[in-house]
Amino acid sequence: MNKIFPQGDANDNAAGAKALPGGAGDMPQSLPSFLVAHCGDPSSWIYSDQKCDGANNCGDCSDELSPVTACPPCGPGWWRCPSTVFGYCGCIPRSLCRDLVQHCSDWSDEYSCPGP
Ligand SMILES: [Ca+2]
Repeated sequence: MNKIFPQGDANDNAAGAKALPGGAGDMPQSLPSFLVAHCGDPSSWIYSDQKCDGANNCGDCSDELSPVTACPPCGPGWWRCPSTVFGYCGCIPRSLCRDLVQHCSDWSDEYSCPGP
């Protein structure tokens, strides 16, 4: 094997393994730019419709929360709170309210949220 940049192998493998929506990797050049969006970590990208959809697609919530992303307030099916659940960010589904399980760091899903 001719290795021109042998020290780059580990990085290349890592990028290749994570070249999926929601993960790190090069922005897909084959897609129109309006279909993809950067995460707070510029090496990560998502599909544009994954912004502000309530789900933590970037892994650091930068697709859901300011200052990276300006999202409208939580939709009618969502409760706004600092979430403790990895899959959510600033909103949780109201179906998780009043289920006797903490999903917000301030417990507002159990004490303030009126329920689904
Ligand atoms: Ca999202």
